[in-house]
Amino acid sequence: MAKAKAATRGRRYRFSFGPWNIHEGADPFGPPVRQPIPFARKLKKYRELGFQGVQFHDDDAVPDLDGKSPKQVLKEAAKIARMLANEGLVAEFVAPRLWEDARTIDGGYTSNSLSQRRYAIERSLQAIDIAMELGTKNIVLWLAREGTYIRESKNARQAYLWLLGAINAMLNHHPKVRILIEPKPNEPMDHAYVPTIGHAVAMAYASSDPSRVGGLIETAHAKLAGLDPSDEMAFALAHKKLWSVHLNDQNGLKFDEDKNFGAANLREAFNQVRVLEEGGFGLNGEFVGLDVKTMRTQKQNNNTAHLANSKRFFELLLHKVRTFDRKAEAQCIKNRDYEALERLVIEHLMGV
Ligand code: 3MF
Ligand code: MG
Repeated sequence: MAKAKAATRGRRYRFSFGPWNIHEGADPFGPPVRQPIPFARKLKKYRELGFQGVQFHDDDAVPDLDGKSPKQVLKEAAKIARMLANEGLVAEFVAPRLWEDARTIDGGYTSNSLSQRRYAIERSLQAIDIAMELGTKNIVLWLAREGTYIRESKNARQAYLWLLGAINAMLNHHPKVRILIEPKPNEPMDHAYVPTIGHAVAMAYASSDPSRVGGLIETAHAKLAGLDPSDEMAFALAHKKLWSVHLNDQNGLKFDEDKNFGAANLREAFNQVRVLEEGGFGLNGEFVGLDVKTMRTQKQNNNTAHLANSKRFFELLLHKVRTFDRKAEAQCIKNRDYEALERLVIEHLMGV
């Protein structure tokens, strides 16, 4: 018992999520099934649920920002910054939303239209100004429509160069800004550019300031690429490029499900926590971010259980990581007896 206690005494993690994770339940086949919760009420939920970090899209902070003057945008962002401070919360990142406007129908940074590429960059620079006002240096790029529905519609080599140009323009806009690329291989596109963290890290090294470009790995996105999320995280950690995560789960190759962390594959989730813990994730202030969606079937008054549950599953798996019998593990590895190691892992996870 004393041993187990000692093993759980480790560093503490900070958790974050985005307001879109409290979701009204609409999907491509049906309308919303719950009333929207006003942003101020969502904010109240964070502390209650044990979260400290808020993830933003630029227009989560400043709705309809395209129609507003730069001065107005900053004024509204400053108001949100005060709301965060009052709730004892911090902004983790801001992500320019480049997938809803008519000017980004065929992509933003990689659109075939010059004026649309310019719009995408301008909007991203504005997202940086909002981030600074909210007190974070982190810009997340989920490259939603940077890709193609049919291969022949874009020059992919050129598109990668445009993308690099956009990243450099952002780095140039503010000396402190950091870009976190959130790779995803598909959806909404048939194929997206920068589908994996390997691509993202290559973009970082090719940029004008590699020390300010890194990545955010989402479990489901790695799985949609047919890859193991914990190995993807390990790759980024080895390059000191894992600056955030979107933990969730995904049941095979289908639409992006954003299931509860660990709900589809407990062992994969265990290994993600193991890699994060062993790789020192969080020691430089990184948040454990969740990108989990409320189930469509949830009732109005119980629409945050998925957040509490996913956080709890992370913490329970952390306990499993910290109480794993390391001596026995080392012995199995020394003997190259991976059958014994597998039994050790499975029995540990099953509480045998
Ligand atoms: C899509 C996502 C996005 C991003 C978000 C912040 C809506 O699959 O994961 O969530 O995480 O836009 O980058
Ligand atoms: Mg995500």
